[in-house]
Amino acid sequence: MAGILAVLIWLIALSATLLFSGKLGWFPEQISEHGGAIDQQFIRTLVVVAIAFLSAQITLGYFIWRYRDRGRGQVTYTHGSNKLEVGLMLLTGVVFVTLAAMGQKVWAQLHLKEAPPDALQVEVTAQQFAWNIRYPGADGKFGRTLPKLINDQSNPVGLDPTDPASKDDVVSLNRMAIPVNRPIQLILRSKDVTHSFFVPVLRLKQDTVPGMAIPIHFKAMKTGEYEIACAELCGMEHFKMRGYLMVMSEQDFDAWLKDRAS
Ligand SMILES: [Cu+2]
Repeated sequence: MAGILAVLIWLIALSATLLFSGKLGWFPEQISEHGGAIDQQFIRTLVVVAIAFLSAQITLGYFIWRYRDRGRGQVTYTHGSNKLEVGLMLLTGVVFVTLAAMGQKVWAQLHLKEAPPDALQVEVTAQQFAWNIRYPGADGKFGRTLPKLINDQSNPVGLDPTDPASKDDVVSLNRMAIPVNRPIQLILRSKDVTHSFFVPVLRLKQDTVPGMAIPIHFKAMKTGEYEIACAELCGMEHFKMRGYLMVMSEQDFDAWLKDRAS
């Protein structure tokens, strides 16, 4: 019986590893400047975890097999080895700190480093259950917004019409157009609860938090239409919170924005 259990553990561990290494149900293509580095970091982490997982499961199966009951009735007890435990803990610590150090470079570039000065500013205001995308218009300045002016139908972000800078602001529902190969600076906000702005093809995911304006930047390298999802369970209709990222040429983008402004 114990022999069967050991073999079963080995088989489950092996098939789980094969599922991952065969990249079944893997990520969609990636189209952002930093996406390659993020994928590399993910794969590095996965390989390290797979080595730990496989060696633990193989050892577990081995002990079950080796010490299965063969009717000898003789057992001995051990109090373990402190040296071995400290050693394994240190090894785990070193591995994880190294992984974190390797990953922090791309993380810092995206989250801590300022966007390049020529970046296009786009504001994203999440709400139950939609994305409001705002562009500053020709003046390059976002107009003032006031919470009391918010109206879900006619003024979803509460633009203040008395502010001249708000006159040319463009607000788009669930559709974010951006030019290809140009840095984009997003400012993420939320009107109600915590949401998470997730664009799988950009490998970009950031919470939007009420009361905070969270900056993040990226550059998309390939035109096309991609999905924006909310990655935070934010209410009953969370599943409906879907937007589209349209990456287009600079000319197409200008035309799109002009069309929206008129
Ligand atoms: Cu949401």
